[in-house]
Amino acid sequence: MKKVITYGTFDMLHIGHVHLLRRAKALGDYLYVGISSDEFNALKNKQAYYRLEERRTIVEAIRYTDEVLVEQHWEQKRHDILQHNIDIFVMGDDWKGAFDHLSDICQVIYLPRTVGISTTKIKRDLHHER
Ligand code: C2G
Repeated sequence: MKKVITYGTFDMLHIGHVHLLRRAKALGDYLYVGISSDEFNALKNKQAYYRLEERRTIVEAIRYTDEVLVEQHWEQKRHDILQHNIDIFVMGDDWKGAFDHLSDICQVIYLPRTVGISTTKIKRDLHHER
């Protein structure tokens, strides 16, 4: 069984996230999704609209997600990959190169981001519609 993992905040889940999860799952048979904790988001200077438990519930509802884990710090990826015997680590290509150091223990793949959508854009567009 080929196991895939990806990580993210997945706030205000949108089509870009769903395309990423769909493509990540298509690379293997089982997809782990690491959801950034609220504390980890603070390290990423990200203020999510939804708390971890809500973001986790929403990602768990996506058909491509097989298992969710919590992402609490940058260094846990290597541990997660070894512990779960992950074959492929996937991220959107805005992270291209950032995780190449993991290629000694798994295949590292960066997938093209979905253009024209982001949580930031959604917030900005809604703000302007007021
Ligand atoms: N994504 C995408 N297309 C978009 C928006 C996001 O493909 N239009 C992808 C991102 O590249 C990422 C995933 O969806 O692979 C989740 O995006 P975010 O929730 O913004 O995740 P991020 O804050 O980049 O956290 O340790 C890794 C970090 O936790 C990644």
